[in-house]
Amino acid sequence: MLYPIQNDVRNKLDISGIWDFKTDPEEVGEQNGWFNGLQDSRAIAVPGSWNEQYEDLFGYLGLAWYVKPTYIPQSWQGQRVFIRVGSACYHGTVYVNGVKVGEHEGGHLPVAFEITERVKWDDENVIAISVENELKPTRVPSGNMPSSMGMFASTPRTTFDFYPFAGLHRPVVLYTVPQTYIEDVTVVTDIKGADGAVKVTAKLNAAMAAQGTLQLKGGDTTVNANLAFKDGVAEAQLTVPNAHFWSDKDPYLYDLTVRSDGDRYTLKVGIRTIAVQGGQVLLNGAPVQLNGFGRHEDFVASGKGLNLPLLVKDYQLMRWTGANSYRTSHYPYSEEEMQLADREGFLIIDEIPAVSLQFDNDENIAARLRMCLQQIDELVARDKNHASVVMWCVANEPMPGNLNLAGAAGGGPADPSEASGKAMIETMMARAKELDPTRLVTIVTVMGGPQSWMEKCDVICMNRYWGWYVLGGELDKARASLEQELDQVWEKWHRPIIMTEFGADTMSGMHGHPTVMWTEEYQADYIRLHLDVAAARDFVAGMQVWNFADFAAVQSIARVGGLNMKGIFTRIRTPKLAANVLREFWLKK
Ligand code: BDP
Repeated sequence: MLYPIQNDVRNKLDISGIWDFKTDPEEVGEQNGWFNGLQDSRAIAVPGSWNEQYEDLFGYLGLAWYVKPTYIPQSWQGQRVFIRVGSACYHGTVYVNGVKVGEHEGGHLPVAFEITERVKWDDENVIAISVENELKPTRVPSGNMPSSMGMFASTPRTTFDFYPFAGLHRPVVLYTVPQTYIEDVTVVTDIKGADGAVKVTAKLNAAMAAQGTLQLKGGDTTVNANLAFKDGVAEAQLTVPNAHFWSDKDPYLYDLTVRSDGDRYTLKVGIRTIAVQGGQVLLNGAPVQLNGFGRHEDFVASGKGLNLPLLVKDYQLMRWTGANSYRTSHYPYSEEEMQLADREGFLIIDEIPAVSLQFDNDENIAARLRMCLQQIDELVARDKNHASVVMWCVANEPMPGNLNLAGAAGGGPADPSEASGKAMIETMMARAKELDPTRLVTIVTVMGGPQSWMEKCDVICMNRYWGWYVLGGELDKARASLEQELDQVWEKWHRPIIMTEFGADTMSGMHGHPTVMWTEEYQADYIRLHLDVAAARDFVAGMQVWNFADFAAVQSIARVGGLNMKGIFTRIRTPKLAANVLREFWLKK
């Protein structure tokens, strides 16, 4: 799925801004024609979560309406017009001039609908979007599960700890394409000695024959090729002599332009390869460490809404720690963020919202699997051309019924959910591999989860809390358990291991001597211990601290002030002591 662009033949109008807004707890808006305009509305910012904008909306997750009147330029006539919603969390329905044009389930991926026939060229157009984020066992991520989450029993009743913010979280844009247009482009890169090999597949919206061209341009290099479309598809293989490869240290990007009859589309391309060998992840054939963070899209006032200054600042802060990598825990992040990652040279583990999947009953499992597969399809379609994306992650901490939280990998006594979980996980991983054999595929395993679930992972990703949830306050024992588990997992699989989470809640400004849990010193010691243990093991291919910054969490006894405080930075991005430990380890190399 291509990102909308503005050029000489395509148009784009971002209609984000202040919209009219009204909640609809009784769900009467549709029958009362709220899509034509709202009575007694209030102002709301798009993008943004509604929960952070009004105090009374904090806990509201039900149906709500957004309405925006807008003109559409006369000069767009003759082209195809689309509306594209970057993220309606969790379910969105789109209306144009009183007509429903489509709906989308899944809160973190874009959707576009053609609206050419609906446009009024000489009057204002009314765009309306209804959104709800009700927590349901059949959704991904799931909520309101019959099972309780023990100490994580929370308000709202999620199966995860980040706050389930709701609303239009990313830009809403109108865009045009010519009548016959380039619907999709897939770029796969390879390295042949000093040369780059760039395979491009372009697809038109119609299964027709046509001619086209390709141009790859960067610095003094320009490579051209012809495209011959047959049944709407054309392929070409470009060779880039003495190519400038993309890497985390030197994120060089070429401009690739695809042309066909009346259309033109340009995207950024980084030439690179990613692979695993023994205990190492190889970028362009050389070992690379994926050091950085698990993160969240989260900030004061904007909630999970796209916040561009924050993005730029966060990348700068991550670089300041020496990080070169992060995981999009626990859902796909904005496209703007992925573009920045290409440009700044971050290595991304790109995750669907399958956080804390449970395998409780067959009907729910089937519904969740359908949703997960849809999200894998949509994520790969959206992000397949980003050099920064090196790995697909199809689940974070899937939960077996026999979870033994206090234990190392291996899980508790046999439980039927282990088999159903394995089947679902492997179906998802196979789907990602089938769609994109050029990237690595993984799941992130939970502490005390079954080892059998790691079987198909290219890289073993482990979330572990030795020294926090288990052996809290006993860092010596935590160290021994961590060492033992890492060595055992390596012995079993002989694959690279990335610790995708390890962290300690830390109240900024709280100090202690001797160090105790929650103090900045404890977090610093805890992180140092983990980085030490990893440094002594060359099969550890990356360390990603949980979390980059404190983030809004559901209310529970485990979350002081409704925050998860495992951040290296506070929610407003003040560094804690542990930031210096990261700098010590990650910048010295
Ligand atoms: C892990 C989850 C993560 C939580 C973290 C924590 O993957 O989403 O925020 O624990 O408890 O299990 O801080």
